[in-house]
Amino acid sequence: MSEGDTITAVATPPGVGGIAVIRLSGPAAERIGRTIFRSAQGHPPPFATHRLYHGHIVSTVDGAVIDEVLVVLMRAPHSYTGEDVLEIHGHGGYLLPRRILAETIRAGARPAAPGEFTKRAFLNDRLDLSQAEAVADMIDARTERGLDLAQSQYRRQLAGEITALRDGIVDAIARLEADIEFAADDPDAPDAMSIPNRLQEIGREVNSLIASYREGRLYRQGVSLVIAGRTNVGKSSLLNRLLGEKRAIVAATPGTTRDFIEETVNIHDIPVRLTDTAGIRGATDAVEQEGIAMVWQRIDAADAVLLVLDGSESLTAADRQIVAELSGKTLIPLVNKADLPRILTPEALSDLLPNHRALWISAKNGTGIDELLQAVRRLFLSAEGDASTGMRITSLRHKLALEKASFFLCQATARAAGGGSPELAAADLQEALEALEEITGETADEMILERIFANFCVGK
Ligand SMILES: Nc1nc2c(ncn2[C@@H]2O[C@H](COP(=O)(O)OP(=O)(O)OP(=O)(O)O)[C@@H](O)[C@H]2O)c(=O)[nH]1
Ligand SMILES: [Mg+2]
Repeated sequence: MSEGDTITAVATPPGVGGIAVIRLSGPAAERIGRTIFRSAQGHPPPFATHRLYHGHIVSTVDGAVIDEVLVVLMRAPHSYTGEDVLEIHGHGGYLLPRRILAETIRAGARPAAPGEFTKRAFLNDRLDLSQAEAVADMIDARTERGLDLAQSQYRRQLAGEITALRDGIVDAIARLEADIEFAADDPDAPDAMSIPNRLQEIGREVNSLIASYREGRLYRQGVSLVIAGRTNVGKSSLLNRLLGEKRAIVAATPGTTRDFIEETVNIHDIPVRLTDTAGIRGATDAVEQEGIAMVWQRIDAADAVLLVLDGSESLTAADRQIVAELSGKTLIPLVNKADLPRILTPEALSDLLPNHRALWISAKNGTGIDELLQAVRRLFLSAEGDASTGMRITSLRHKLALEKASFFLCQATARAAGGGSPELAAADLQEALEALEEITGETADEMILERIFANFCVGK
């Protein structure tokens, strides 16, 4: 199936780079190539499929040479989208790729919407929907684990599991229908007892996929941590230590950080958005007050807070006030400056945070940082989770579809086991089947497709 028109986009990120790729997909791809490309011999090449040609993009307005390029035509159906795809490999930069793009539009192509190439690949059966989603996840992956999960989904591991579950359900439906046709006392009737067992087994597999979402989501979307505490305790030093670079200004003057600084780090394969914030104190200066107001907004939105205290000093009223205001928030309490003589006593600490065990660290020399990374990992991953390398679902859409399937499977199992109507059990199984097919896209409607592809970048 083809959408009819021909789409065009710059497929590489804007900015300075060696090469930029402009790609077109659709029935006019070859014609547009012939219009704007001149081979080194001065005429359009034969455009044999999957062959690179060297030449120039020339303006259709005045024949001026726009860029020296390589072009390749990949004829349908052997292309990413399943349609004719033309790729123009030109010089990178801010302006040249835009000029070539403008020429392709002048020659009759339409600017592509986000993810439209991949959407066409899906509509032309080059990819199932879970694979198309995996393409976006591969591009967005921030950690090795996140990438591994996206790639296994792209290689149809999830689609394979869904197909196996579907086959099981189709088989059960067939047997229920056979059951409907045979009278109860017919000696040739299939063994109805094994249907509930089989359905229960399928239900268990569906539920274990649902359970894998908690971690799958973590590897894909990551978590946010805010570094908070009173002034001068070493929050910015901790950010720099975790990033392994001097990103935030560190100074002995309290109130050094005023704005927040956000960076992403990889902690045991979890992409963690870390925010260093202004030290909390009763500031009188308006800029600092504004900075402190933002700290609380950031804390509200974060998954957890790295609460930093200073071990080389006694607790202050500000420490106590911050802890009081953080009640209800997930905390990892850290006592910094462990390299200095310890003034903060264990009694004072357990008095302040009776339900936590604070970790002594030194942002200055690195003491306790590995333990901190472990604590972050433990906070978000179940103890056994990291050891298993099994399949994990990473998308909320997949989880919701699996939950729907699980509900109907459960209902069908109860009917089949309790001697209920086989017609109703079969109808439940049909619903479960459709829910599973939403994942691979057989039954996904246009609204779902639109939402999925809107999250892609233009050119993919
Ligand atoms: N000895 C020692 N000094 C530290 C450590 N961490 C930070 N410092 C010092 O403490 C002072 C404050 O450090 P910052 O990282 O700027 O503290 P902050 O919490 O970001 O301060 P504000 O931005 O003002 O709230 C600096 O002089 C740092 O060198 C540590 O682990 N050990
Ligand atoms: Mg700071």
